[in-house]
Order: sequence, then structure tokens, then C-alpha cells
Amino acid sequence: MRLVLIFGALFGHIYCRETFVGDQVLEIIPRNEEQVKNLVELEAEEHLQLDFWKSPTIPGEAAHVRVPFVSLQAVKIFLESQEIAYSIMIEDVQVLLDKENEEMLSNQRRDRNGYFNFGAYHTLEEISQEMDHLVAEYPGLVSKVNIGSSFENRPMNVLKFSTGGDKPAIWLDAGIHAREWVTQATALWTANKIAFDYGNEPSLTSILDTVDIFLLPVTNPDGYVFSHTKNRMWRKTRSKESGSLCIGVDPNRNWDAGFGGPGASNNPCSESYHGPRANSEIEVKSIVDFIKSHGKIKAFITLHSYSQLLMFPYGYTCTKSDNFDELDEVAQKAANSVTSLHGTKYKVGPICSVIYQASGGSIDWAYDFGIKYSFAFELRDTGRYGFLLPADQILPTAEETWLGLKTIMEHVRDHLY
Ligand code: INF
Ligand code: ZN
Repeated sequence: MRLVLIFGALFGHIYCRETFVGDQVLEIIPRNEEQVKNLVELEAEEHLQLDFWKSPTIPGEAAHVRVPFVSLQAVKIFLESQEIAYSIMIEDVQVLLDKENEEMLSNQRRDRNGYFNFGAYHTLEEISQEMDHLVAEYPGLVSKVNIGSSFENRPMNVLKFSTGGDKPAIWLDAGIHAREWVTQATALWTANKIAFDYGNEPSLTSILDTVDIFLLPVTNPDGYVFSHTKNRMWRKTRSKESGSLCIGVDPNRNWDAGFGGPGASNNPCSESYHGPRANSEIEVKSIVDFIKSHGKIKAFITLHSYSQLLMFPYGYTCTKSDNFDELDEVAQKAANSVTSLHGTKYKVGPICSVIYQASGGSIDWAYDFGIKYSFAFELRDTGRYGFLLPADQILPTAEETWLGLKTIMEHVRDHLY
């Protein structure tokens, strides 16, 4: 058995999975506007194949970029010639991937009693199985709702937590960006937590006595599978468009909220390509249709990683939302709840001021649709591992995030409209 696994790993590595041997992730901190401009130009250099994990914004704010081995020398020479300060965040991306892979192949994904290990990363198939298992274990509380299929025809299954009746509801999704693995893992842990705590923990119990919760752990299933089997760094969907060789759309630029505006790309090869039109991605369209037809969604929460941020609308514009003060207060309180467990610090604010102007995002659409409690989390970390967060941080991340989610849900419970 072991041998099969080892050969499987080797085969996967050599023959089909993209490798990142010698790639580094650099942290670059521009000192002034001139240097920011230089970095923005660097980002536009397609031939260098740079993967900006965190785009340059303003002087003093770090940018993070994965530099393929073949471009390292050119990039470092460029930065040095411009006297732009940088340091090496990840020495060799492949070393981290090998570690991650080894953990995935070992037997740690189920414990000795055969129970699902929530502190490990899992394939889509394992996640689906565990969702079914949860439904079977808590039939009076948890059910599975199919809201559509992905581009490659994988089912999009939402877990519905309901104590019955026709209640208003809270929407929670994760993994709209494929490579943000800690989000899918956190969502699944959260599903289990909700099911387990109902009837045992007073706060969650009172929440579920008032509202339903819909939880979509893998919003971008095609991308997630691709990130496991072919390219760990995949972010977008896997949709194909005639006329372009590049695959996929950034599903968080594809919503009908300032669609095609600043902070999205019209280049199909870009990591932030907004797609041919709003809702072109069936994954996005399926959620939009579900939320419209439900009619009583009162909160929309989405999980991303990384950067440790809790954001609210808007992203497509830098003007204040109607209930800015309330959203800011709730977000601040939720961030404090997150911090209270392990000291993990969060930054809070509207998308536009916390990161940058970004159009076509899900929470902006939800907010303009009338869902006034719309939030986006960026989970751990702040860059030491970035998207490659080691599995031993899944549980602490999920636990602390839950406290923040609960704070928001309590507010929604007490402010139904
Ligand atoms: N970051 C932002 C992105 O989609 C997060 C975001 C949220 C932008 C909401 C716009 C609106 O580019 C990441 N990092 O995806 O995880
Ligand atoms: Zn994301």
C-alpha cells in the first residue's frame, strides 16, 4: 500500500503536476510613489510569469510575489537597480509543497477511530463524503442542497442548517479562490462545529432558533480539484472561452457590482480576469440565483485567505456604504473576538481602503442586492506561508474564525430586518 502511495506521488509529480522548484516568494516594500509605480509596471510584465500574492498598493505597504526560478535573477537585479527593498519570504516554494504533499499522503487524514481529521487538507471527494456524513449524522438539523453544477459539471452542494420553519438565513461560502485551502478546511470544520453545538452551546443554539445557515465549503470545485492535481497555485475557475488560450475567470471579479471597473483585468490570461460578462461563471450565477430565489438572506459572508482582514463593502468604489458605521462596529467587534483566542491580529475596514479598489466582488453584489450584513474574511496568515499555510494551523484558524463568525451572526440575529 505504502509503495503504491509513493509511486503515485512520484508519478503525479513528474508527469502531471506543475512544480515550483526554486521559485521564491519575495516581500517587497516600496518606499515612495515612484517605487510603487515600478512595481505596478513589474506586475504587468507578462513574460516574467510573476504571481502577485499581494499586489503593490501604497508606499510602506508590502507586496508579495512568487517569482519563478527562471525569473529570479532578472527580478532581483531590477529591484536592486531601483533600490527597492525586498526580503525572501519563502526560499523554495516546492519545499513547502513537498511537505504538504507528504502530509496528504500519510494516514493523518483520518484518526485511529476512522474519524475525519479536520486538521488536515482534503481532496474534493473527501470533503463531499464528509458533508454526506454530517447530513447522515444530524438528519434533523443538516441537509444538503444542490444549487447547480460547476463548469466541469461538479455539483455545488450547500449545507443547510435549519431547525425548521420558514426562517431568514445567513449565507457563508469558502474557496471561491481555489488555492486558498485554509478556507475550505475552515468551512468544513465550521459545519461540524455548528452541528455539534446546536442544543449544547447557548449562543449558536439561539442563532439557529432564529435563522437558517447556508454553508458552501467549496465554491470553486473545478479550481479546487485542479489545485490538487495539476497546479497548487490555481486561483480562478476552469472555464474555457473561444478566442483565448488562457483558462479561467477570477470568480471574485465576476459579480454584477461595478463589473469591469477598476481592480479587475480584461486580459483573459490575468489572475484577476473579470470574464466576458457579469455572472458568466456558472459558479457565480448559481449562487446569485439561489440567493435571489431564497429571498430572505440577511447576511452574506465569504472566506478568503490570506492577510488577516475583515472587510465590508465597498470594493468597486471608495465611497462609504449606507450603514458604514454599523458594519465597521460589527466588524471591529468580530475581529476582537477572533483575536481573543490566540492573539491573531486582524485589520478591519471597507475593501477599498483595506486593500485596494476591486470591482465585481461577491460582497458588493450581495450588499447592493439588499443584504446589508456583507463581510469578507481574509484568514491567516500575513505572508510567512501565504496560501501554503501548514496544516497544523487549520484548527487554530478555524477555531478563532468561528468566534468572529459567531459575533456577526449574533448581531444579525438581533437585528433582523
Ligand atoms: N483577495 C481579494 C481578491 O478577491 C479579496 C476581495 C474581497 C476583493 C472582496 C474584492 C472584494 O482579490 C483575495 N485574497 O482573493 O484572498
Ligand atoms: Zn481570495
